[in-house]
Amino acid sequence: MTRTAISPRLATSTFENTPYGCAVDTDRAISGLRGSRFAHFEWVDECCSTNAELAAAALRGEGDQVLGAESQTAGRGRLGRVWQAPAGASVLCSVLVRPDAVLGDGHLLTTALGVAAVEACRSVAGVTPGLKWPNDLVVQDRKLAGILAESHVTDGRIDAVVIGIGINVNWPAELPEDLASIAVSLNAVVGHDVDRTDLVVAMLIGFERWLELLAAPQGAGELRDAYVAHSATIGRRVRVESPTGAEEGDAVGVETDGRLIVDFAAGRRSIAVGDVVHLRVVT
Ligand code: BT5
Repeated sequence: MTRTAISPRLATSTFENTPYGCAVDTDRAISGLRGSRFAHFEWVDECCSTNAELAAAALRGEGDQVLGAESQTAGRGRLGRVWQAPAGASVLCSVLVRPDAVLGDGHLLTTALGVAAVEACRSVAGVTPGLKWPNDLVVQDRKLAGILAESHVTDGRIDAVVIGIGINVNWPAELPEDLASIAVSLNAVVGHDVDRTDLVVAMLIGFERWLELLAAPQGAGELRDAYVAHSATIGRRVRVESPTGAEEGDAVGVETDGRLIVDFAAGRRSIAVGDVVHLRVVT
């Protein structure tokens, strides 16, 4: 991992690998996270992928920690896809969690981070994104953030989960052609730059709060209610795409285990994996 000093403020309006906007203030973040589960916080100038770095940390037996980067040389999405981000313009970070018995389910962790990210956008930027199943943050059907959870299994048991999130925060106006019609950034929504340090700290504090709540018997139900309240998918006609094909139906709910409940012409089914495309709102 390249652990160079955080780049100074440099303004640029092109989508190049050049720092854009204010760097994340590591000292301020660490002080905001002091005493929390995520006090082990590091933010580097560049690495290949924060998920990949923390996967290696998990294999080394390391405990709960957060790694963020101003830029990634090999940012990854689900299913081998690429996560793109101009340097210094996003929250690109991953959290390594050693789940206990309650949180042995990686899905709950992912949901908790998604809800915490929505709440952080609301409190820090005044924007409340929706959650597109399974775990994208969207504003007006454009993708603001994506989440990638990777579990590490030893002897058939999940002993570490690395959950990474990329949030587009202070992006230049011109996006690469392939993202122009599908992506959005917080600064474009609110009309000014958003403090990435405040955003990442609020998200991690909220994430910790949800993890604590999940240890209580009613926690999973409360998290599911919060997820449903923020869902941008429930109530939509959707096209569910999976390696076996695509099928249209009405998204009507989410199970506590995270599966999306869809009414297809042939009946109701719960979808565990796949991508959804939002079609019209179902009245
Ligand atoms: C995701 O995958 O949405 C998960 C993205 C997770 C990224 C974070 S960044 C920190 C951590 N370290 C990593 O290496 N990864 C995590 P998926 O649902 O497969 O979506 C990927 C698709 O989103 C791509 O194929 C593009 O179409 C689109 N995309 C790529 N970059 C984007 C961006 N910055 N904003 C919006 N859409 C993007």
